[in-house]
Amino acid sequence: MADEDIEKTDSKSRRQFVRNSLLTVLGSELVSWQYLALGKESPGLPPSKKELRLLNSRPLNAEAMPHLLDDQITPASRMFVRNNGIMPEINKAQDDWVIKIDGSVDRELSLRIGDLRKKFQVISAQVVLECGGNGRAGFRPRVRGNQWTFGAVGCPLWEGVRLKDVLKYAGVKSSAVYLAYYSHDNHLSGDPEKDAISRGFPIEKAMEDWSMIVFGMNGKPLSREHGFPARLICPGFPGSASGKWLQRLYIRDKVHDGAKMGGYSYRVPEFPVRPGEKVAKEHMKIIHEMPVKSLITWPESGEQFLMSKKYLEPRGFAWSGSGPVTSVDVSFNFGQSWIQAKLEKPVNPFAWQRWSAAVKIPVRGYYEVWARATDATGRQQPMLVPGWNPRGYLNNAMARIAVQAV
Ligand SMILES: Nc1nc2c(c(=O)[nH]1)N[C@H]1C(S)=C(S)[C@@H](COP(=O)(O)O)O[C@H]1N2
Ligand SMILES: [Mo]
Repeated sequence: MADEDIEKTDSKSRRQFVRNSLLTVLGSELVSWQYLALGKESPGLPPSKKELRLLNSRPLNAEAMPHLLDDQITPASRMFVRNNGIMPEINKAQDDWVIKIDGSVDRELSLRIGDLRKKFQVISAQVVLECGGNGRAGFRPRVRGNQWTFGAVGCPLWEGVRLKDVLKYAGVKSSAVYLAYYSHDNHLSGDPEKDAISRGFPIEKAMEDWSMIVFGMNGKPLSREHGFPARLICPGFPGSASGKWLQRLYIRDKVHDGAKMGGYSYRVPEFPVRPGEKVAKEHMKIIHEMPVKSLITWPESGEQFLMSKKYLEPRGFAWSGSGPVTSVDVSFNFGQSWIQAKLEKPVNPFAWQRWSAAVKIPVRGYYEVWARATDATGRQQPMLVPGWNPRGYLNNAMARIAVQAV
């Protein structure tokens, strides 16, 4: 793609442009939040994550800016980190790490990662991992929690074994309803009796083809931040289902009730609510499939486009928790007209899909590029932040960036 079509402005004039775009959109908070993440520097990040934007250092939470997510396979350095507790330091050899499987199974198992590799087919798949709270910064009224903008998502190449192979080996009883995970990280309070998080997903989801226990990412052993020595990958569900530092799989005969399964955690109202409305806990339901969504990964928001170049060629990715994305539309005039982007097929189910478009910019000036994806169920990204909810989950509003044509 023609990166040279866009002139890198120096950071000072870029900041100026960003500030000016903020003024342009003043009074319209729904738009201005899109630019808040720009130009932030984040001291306090581990060296492996120095390009990210820090949201919290205890626990470590950091996201990528959209333009950093332009690779087909998200590099480890640009993969967001979302921790609920304190990351464990595990020094054991990876193959010697033991995962226990118990509960509604015919036989309880304790399997080393080395055993998993030997007993079951080792597969690699690119699966999107997105935090349920990605886009939280867009909600009005504001909600508490990490103020993720767009970058709590990535699509690395995972290596591991199918959960269903392991579960069949253990023998899942007909009473099984839910797969729960227990992990080695510590609760923020330091209380060893408390779990930082212990979630899971319905047993039917666990038996799907792309639900995995993984130990590798992008051809290397999992890093500490992403769950070394082993983690779950639950495709299409909020990231919180994909337990890191995996110690135990507990097959339950009822919906799991571990830490952060109840109350307002990773749950949304059963019915649409007025923004800011108080919702009783009993009217909250667990999030399953994540909605259809897209990212504009090039150009970077705030860049200049030189009119001497014929076409502006934005590109990005699209994905959905409910199967493939079937189309992506792009607008350069605030949604007054749309063109259909070129859309690639996913490399495997639940991988994100590259889209790209080309448009002739008629006259110099301020433009916004909007992208909206539609998935195989016919659902499309909304223009505005949808469905306000107490903890700010599932914001899949269209992707938007600003471009100044000069
Ligand atoms: N044990 C454990 N697993 C966890 C978490 C955690 O804090 N502890 N965070 C979850 C959440 S909310 C998300 S979004 C993903 C983030 O995965 P990543 O940090 O590898 O990007 O991990 C999930 N698995
Ligand atoms: Mo998350």
